[in-house]
Amino acid sequence: MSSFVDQASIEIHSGKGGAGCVSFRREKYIPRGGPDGGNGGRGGDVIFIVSPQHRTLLDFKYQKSFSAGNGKPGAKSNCHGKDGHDAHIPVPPGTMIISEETGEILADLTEPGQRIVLAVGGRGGMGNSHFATATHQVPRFAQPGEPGQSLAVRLELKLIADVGLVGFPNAGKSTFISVISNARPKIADYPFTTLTPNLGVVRRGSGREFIVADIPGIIEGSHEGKGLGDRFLRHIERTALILLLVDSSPIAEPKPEHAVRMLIHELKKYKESLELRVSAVIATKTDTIPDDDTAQVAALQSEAENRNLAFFDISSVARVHIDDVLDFIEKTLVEKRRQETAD
Ligand SMILES: Nc1nc2c(ncn2[C@@H]2O[C@H](COP(=O)(O)OP(=O)(O)OP(=O)(O)O)[C@@H](O)[C@H]2O)c(=O)[nH]1
Ligand SMILES: [Mg+2]
Repeated sequence: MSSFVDQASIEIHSGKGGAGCVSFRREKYIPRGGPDGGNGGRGGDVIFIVSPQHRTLLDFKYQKSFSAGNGKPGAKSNCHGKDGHDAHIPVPPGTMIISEETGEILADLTEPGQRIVLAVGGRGGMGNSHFATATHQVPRFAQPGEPGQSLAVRLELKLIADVGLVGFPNAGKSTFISVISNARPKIADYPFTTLTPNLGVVRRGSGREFIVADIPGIIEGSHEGKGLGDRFLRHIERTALILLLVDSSPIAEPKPEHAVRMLIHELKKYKESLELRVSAVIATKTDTIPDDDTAQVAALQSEAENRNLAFFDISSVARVHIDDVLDFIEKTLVEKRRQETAD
């Protein structure tokens, strides 16, 4: 899937240190008090943090410059200037940070929670009280704050799908991904419309996103190279969840109640462990089912439940139960990511 690479170029700026202060104590009856200028505050750092909720670099299309706060100057009475605030930049796991200037890889961020400071805030300057010595009791100077650092970096992320859609040709996989994500694949009423995988990003609120892969339909014998499916099964090898999409319209071939067994058989033949990722069965095209013809869907549902799989019946065209599926995916992914983080 090397072609699915997300990239963004941004600039980061750490904060300047605050200047030290020149000041002398003023007290009644003491004409010339000692120096009491405080130190300036530190400038803030720019810190990248791996956030498992983020799966893409989409946020960086909107914001391309990140600045930490400057330190405040010191003040009289030895008051220390306030430190500048740090800038925290959440990035998805798998993000590489590359220097635009040198091409050097500055960080390869993989673990949720991992953090790295890439631009250090400037130190605050010392106030004049710091420079008082026995021979030089009246320092009329203080240090300026250190400047911050600026850096142009490129972020690169290899997109890895969280969810794989698996089904026979014409099951409605591409239609489904087109209503839930930004992907706009070709949709048509014949098998093998999709020839290469499509990735779609589903966004459900700030930072809550996941990536779905729509792969070409698999058929009986896919695992041994029939049709197109086998070449693409590897694209779902690393997805956390697999959803089985089953055409449940009255004219569906194969019959919905056989589809689940056949799909799981192909997955297992390709790679035994793929069965463990199968989390739900989704009956598609329910808008085509007459009210008095629900036996097929009922059979499919019990097939799913017997296998301990979640079940949903959806219509992508009429947008029925779509959000239920997305809620399920989100909840299941959050759980999986929590386990990953805990491991
Ligand atoms: N009525 C109805 N038709 C649907 C629905 N979802 C998909 N279809 C139709 O089913 C046909 C196949 O849809 P696709 O999304 O292209 O199916 P696919 O699973 O991606 O097919 P391949 O790429 O060939 O594997 C198209 O004619 C769609 O318009 C639905 O919810 N209701
Ligand atoms: Mg398709």
